[in-house]
Amino acid sequence: MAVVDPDFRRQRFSQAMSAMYRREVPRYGDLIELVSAINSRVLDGDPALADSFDEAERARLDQERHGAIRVGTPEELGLLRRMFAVLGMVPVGYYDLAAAGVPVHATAFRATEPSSLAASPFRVFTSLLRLELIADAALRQAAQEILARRRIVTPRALALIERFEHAGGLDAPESQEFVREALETFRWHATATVDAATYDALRQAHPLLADVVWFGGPHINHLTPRVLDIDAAQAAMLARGLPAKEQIEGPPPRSCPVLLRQTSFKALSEPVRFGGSVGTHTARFGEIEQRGVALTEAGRARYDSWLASDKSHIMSSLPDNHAALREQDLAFYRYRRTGRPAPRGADLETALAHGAVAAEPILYEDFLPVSAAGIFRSNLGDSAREADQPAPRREALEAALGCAIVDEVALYRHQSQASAAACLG
Ligand code: OOG
Ligand code: NI
Repeated sequence: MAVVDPDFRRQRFSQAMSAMYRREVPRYGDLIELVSAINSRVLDGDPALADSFDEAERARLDQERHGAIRVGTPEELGLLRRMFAVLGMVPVGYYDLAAAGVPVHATAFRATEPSSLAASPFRVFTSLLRLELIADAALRQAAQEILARRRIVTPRALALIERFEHAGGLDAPESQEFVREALETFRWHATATVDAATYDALRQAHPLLADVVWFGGPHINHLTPRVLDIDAAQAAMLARGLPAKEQIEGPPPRSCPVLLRQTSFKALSEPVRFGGSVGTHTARFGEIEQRGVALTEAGRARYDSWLASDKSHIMSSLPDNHAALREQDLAFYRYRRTGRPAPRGADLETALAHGAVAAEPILYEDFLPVSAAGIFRSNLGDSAREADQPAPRREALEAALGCAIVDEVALYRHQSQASAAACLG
């Protein structure tokens, strides 16, 4: 059997998902157009930035996106972990959103190798409802029963997952079929699996509960292209009549972007059938993101303390230039040889000083829990309530996944160190 590279399946899946979402949510198509116009304009007007993108990075920019889904049970999450493995994606990072008042915890499924990320950076932010945080025992029980009845993966997709696990791969026709079948899991369902009274009770308890429980499956709730100037994009969204959320999440604007800045247009109200009646539900939206350099633990601690402050002062603890961020070990860089000679036996800093080695920022591929909670809240509407502050439960999420969650910072560090070793070796 000629097995197909999982990167190729992921690329196809990401394209299929984007096409489906564009058909289902036409305003997402508007957002894609707006973003691609801004990206071209930024690259045309900033030759230094354009030069810093190699061909692979430039190609990746137009494909770059993430999506998000929410699941109801540990079994569903375990099944999705197996589905995403077929697409070359593993769970990276633990995000505790309960601390910010949203009763879920989450991980992101993504590729980890730089070459795989270049082939397709598609990531899926995946939240698991923490039913134990729902106070009403009867409602919790009802939700559990409804969730236990649904099947979120088609029988054919499941058969192909099993084949992948046993045979160690899928061939081209199987891969094509898998992408088509996997898409079914994330499709919108316009008919509720519960009656209007149950829906209302769920919504009353928490709007998130209604969103996760009443559907036949974990519909994709947004897709997010990467934009090079999010402030311009936010203004362009408003000018185009897209109901943008009030503020951009994440770090303030800087000439040297770090981590992740995000904004979205608010979820649209859509008609839903409940048995005989028709109601509405708001779930689906569009988001944009601007990504910057990944931070080390020390850099991240400075960002987090700025976030916890009143934020009125600028983020002065993180220098706004790459040289300082690198020298102070606040951000991660990848090293490459320039072709210029270095003195014999030179260490990394000497090679850099002689221009024999160049340092390039490593892009942050992950998410930010406080920002994610802000995105959640702006799309759940005003009725989203603050919960108390339960402890994070990483082991519970790992048990549901059936594997350990990859530590994102360790990935960046490894990539940086490996590139440095290759330059000096
Ligand atoms: C997920 C929100 C989090 C992000 O980009 O931080 C997210 C959701 O609303 O389900 O996608
Ligand atoms: Ni998102």
